[in-house]
Amino acid sequence: MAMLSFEKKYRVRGGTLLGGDLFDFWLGPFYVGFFGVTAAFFALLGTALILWGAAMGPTWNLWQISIAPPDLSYGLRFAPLAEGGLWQLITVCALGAFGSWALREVEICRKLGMGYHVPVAFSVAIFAYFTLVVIRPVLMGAWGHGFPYGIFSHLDWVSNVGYQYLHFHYNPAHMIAVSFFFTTTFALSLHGGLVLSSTNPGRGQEVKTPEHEDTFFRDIIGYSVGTLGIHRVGLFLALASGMFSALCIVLSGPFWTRGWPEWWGWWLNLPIWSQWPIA
Ligand code: UQ2
Repeated sequence: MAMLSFEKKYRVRGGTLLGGDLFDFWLGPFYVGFFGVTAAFFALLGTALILWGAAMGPTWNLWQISIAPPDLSYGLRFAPLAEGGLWQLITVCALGAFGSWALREVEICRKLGMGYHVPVAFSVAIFAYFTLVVIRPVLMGAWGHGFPYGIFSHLDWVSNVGYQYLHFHYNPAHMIAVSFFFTTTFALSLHGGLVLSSTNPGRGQEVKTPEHEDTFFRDIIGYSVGTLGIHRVGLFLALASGMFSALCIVLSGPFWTRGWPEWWGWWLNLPIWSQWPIA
């Protein structure tokens, strides 16, 4: 692939965490690095294990292929490959690939003299996955509490675990996580709409500046968070979504085993109601 004119200036040597100069090169547009090699290794091995699991299963229907974690009776031990052992190895490969990718991002940040915001943000997404397949299963004493790797089967898992707690929408951390996800999409729609409208003002007209963007929001709501500010707000909302998602599922089981509607009993049980003169 052709090198863009400015890439000569930004494709700089160094900044590696491991491997020194050995893997400090590019394949076409892609930086390799030690963690590029480990990311490729884990991704290819994990994909091969998924194909192996699919080949052992009853179907090649893409929607129905599923690789299940071990039975609860295996606890936190290794299971035979066909009995959830593949799921365990695939989980190791997934975490190996995600972690490698995050560290490759760190090396690229160091090359470019950037802050570490991108790998930090990606790490929150990895943490949410790690919470589902490692932290919560370990706290509950069995790998069988992880979710199955399949398109429909993981949706069934979410539904079943939800009903296990009677009505998951009463989980207060889930309420906050969902609200953050919705607010993230709202903020991105405001931002995407604003940027596209000012960069596409109409045939024959000049592209607008951030002054126009500020003025639009000052006119409509009396406030503009600014062009840097909207990205800070977006990052905060996205990371808060991931953190509260991790919290809402790790609370369910290890720290709260009854139905989530019942959790709100603390409100009905406040001593102030018994003093109410009507009831
Ligand atoms: C803004 C601004 C942008 C934007 C957006 C806003 C010029 C290009 C979207 C408006 C955002 C506000 C007022 C904050 C919204 C907060 C939440 C929690 C949804 O002012 O500056 O830059 O893209």
